[in-house]
Amino acid sequence: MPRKPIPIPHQIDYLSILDENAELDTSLEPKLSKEELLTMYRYMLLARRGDERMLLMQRQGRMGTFPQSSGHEAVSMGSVFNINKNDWHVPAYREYAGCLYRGWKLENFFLYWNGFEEGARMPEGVNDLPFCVPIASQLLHAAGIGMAMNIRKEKQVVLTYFGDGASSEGDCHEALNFASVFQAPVVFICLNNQYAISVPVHKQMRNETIAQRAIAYGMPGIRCDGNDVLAVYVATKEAVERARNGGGPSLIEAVTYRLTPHTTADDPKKYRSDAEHQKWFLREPLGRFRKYLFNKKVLTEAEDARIEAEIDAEIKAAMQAVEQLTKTDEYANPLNMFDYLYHDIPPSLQAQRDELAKHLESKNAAKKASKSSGKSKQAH
Ligand SMILES: Cc1ncc(C[n+]2csc(CCOP(=O)(O)OP(=O)(O)O)c2C)c(N)n1
Repeated sequence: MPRKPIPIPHQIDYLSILDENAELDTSLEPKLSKEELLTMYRYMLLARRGDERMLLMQRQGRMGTFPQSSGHEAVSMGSVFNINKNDWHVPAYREYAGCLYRGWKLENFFLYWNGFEEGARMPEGVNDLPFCVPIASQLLHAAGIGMAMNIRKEKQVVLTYFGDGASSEGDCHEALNFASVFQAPVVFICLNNQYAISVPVHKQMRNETIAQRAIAYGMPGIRCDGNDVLAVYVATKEAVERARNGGGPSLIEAVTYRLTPHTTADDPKKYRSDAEHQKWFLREPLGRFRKYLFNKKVLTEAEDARIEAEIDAEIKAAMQAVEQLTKTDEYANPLNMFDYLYHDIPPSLQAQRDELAKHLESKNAAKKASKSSGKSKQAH
């Protein structure tokens, strides 16, 4: 017969455990201790409050343009909680909660989004790559690390993240294909927040879900509620265990929503309705998880207030430390921007560096002159 059906899997699961009203499916609830639940909550809250504070600073001109993470805490925290210190964490740029849990300092965020490359330096012993702004390119790095783990016969697992927009990039396809062909221990987590800046997901793909692409790559895939930290935890736990035991990569699509603009330079009112925002605001992950912790008697009002106060002090201290640091000569010199990209600076950049150096010199000389003329006027 020249033509016959080829049976392929045609279904993927959707997982939700704690719904938007904090109603729980107890049959699916993961077994996490009080301490573990509070750790997850603390990092989600730290990410949220850090994000809010950075926005205030940006509006005051004390922070550069940055992408906010509010709304993405459950995807980041629920997934990262499944890996060990020596596993690998390869973020995009909204996984603040997971990065903080992995050992990044708040200083990393304040420096990085202020344009200081020191923010990308990982603290000692942290097996993470820094934020990756070129969309989807981090997925190739993750696939490569996973392939290296296989070659070295090491049992480390890689978690990597990308957006719905990134899923349309060639890099995403190449990474998923390579990871599958080489059975690399990589868990690909798509934070489907439904928009690539202003482009809604239905305008950049015809398929119903991103998770179903896993079928084509020959790997397990699942879609889950990305605002439900328990669902993300369970979906990732299965994928991490499979990867660690030689079962290769998986694709997880976590459906969520940005509670904020794309970056501080965006105005989402131009492309999202208030009604839509309101609907998703009610589904946001942090309040839902807090309610769950209260219902379980894991968290009390007093304990919550204590954590908030502790986080507030931590953020203030980090902000002050960075503001002091960036006033020092080592950080404040604009010539630094030329000094770290090339070992041997190309002539065109050298010319620009020389021009800027000259400009700074004359500016400094003018400043000194006006100061000393001010002083002599005062003396008269
Ligand atoms: C290779 C590349 N192309 C374009 C951009 C500009 N850009 C920055 S964010 C973004 C949208 C990304 O959308 P998505 O992957 O859904 O992630 P989200 O920002 O929503 O988390 C684009 C196109 C970029 N950073 N890198």
